Amino acid sequence: MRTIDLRSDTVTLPSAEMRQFMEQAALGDDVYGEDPTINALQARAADMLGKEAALYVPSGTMGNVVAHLSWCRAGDEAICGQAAHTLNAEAANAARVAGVQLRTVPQQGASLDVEAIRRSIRPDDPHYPKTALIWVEQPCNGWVMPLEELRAISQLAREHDIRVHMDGARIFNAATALGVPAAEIAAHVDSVMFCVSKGLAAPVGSLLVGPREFIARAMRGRKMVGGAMRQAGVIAAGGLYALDHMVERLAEDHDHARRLAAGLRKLPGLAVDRDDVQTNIFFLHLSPPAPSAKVLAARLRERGVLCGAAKDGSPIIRLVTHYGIEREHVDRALEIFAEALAEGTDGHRPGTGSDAGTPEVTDEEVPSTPQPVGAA
Ligand code: TLP
Repeated sequence: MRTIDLRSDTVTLPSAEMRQFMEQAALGDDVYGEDPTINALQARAADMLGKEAALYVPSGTMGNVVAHLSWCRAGDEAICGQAAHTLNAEAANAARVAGVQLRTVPQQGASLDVEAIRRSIRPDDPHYPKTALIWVEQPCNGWVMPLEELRAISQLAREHDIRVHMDGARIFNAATALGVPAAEIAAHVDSVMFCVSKGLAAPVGSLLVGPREFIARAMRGRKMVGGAMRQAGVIAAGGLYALDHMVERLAEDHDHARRLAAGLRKLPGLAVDRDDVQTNIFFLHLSPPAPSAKVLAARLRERGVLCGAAKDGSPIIRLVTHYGIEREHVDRALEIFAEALAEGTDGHRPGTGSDAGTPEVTDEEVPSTPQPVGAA
């Protein structure tokens, strides 16, 4: 059997049908607004999320930094959760590129402390930066924020005339978990970034959606950071295909994640960080007789299973199911975990590593992902 890659849903490959659709895409120069495939993708994205307009960008990271640039002026502050990807895994681009100061609030799973957000909104005072933005991530590390919480944040933001941006890299996973259309989630925020290059299995790209004037500003921001492309319809076609054909199947990934978690829970030294696996991502906490995360990841790799081990030595492993991982792969991965654990501990002390509870979770091959705070 081929490698079972559970590091991320970013590793998904386009299907033969998606590739064929990409090959046939009508193309033009998108800087002139003349790429029909990109125009179609943007229109479809805006429509699916119930927003006025959309902009195709090469990556989620670029979509997020362009959102900072479009909503904030240099020196403004954006409030986000302490596990936010924008804070932990985007090379400080909010600060460095957009000049935005991030102010964090406590976070449990995807849920932000709304009272802490209220207290963090700056009064109008020449000493203070201006609070320009509230930043939510949905889902965050596989956790889904309930819609009532999103509604409360949205209301708070409106009371203070502050905009809300959602890092919805996997918003369709959240929509699947909540059983609502993505537009129902997006209705609570001003703008959303979502990726077609993750569980939706397109090879490249993300969309920024929001009001028309925001997207007009975002076009300038995208140009500034070098993300305006030419005949990029050839890649955008993958995204267009994905929105039409890959959204409904996300439920399978969630089923597979639940099956994987249920099997792993039974193995010695492994605990799943949540009772209820809602989407395609969860974390394992290791304790003796399991070895360290690094050693376990290495043993799994030797046997053809890839996973994300905490970089800072925390006893934590991230697992992600996605297109290309079938039930048989889940079952085989469970067998391989059992074999790797049977080799015993490597003498590590439990609980070593981060004392803040927010380690980056990765092995050498996986880009970092912060661990949710407050996970059991
Ligand atoms: N996340 C990647 C890594 O960077 C950790 C992953 O494997 O999960 N927002 C969220 C919530 C993300 O998870 C990611 C990517 C991004 C933004 C950035 O997207 P890209 O990788 O397209 O720049």
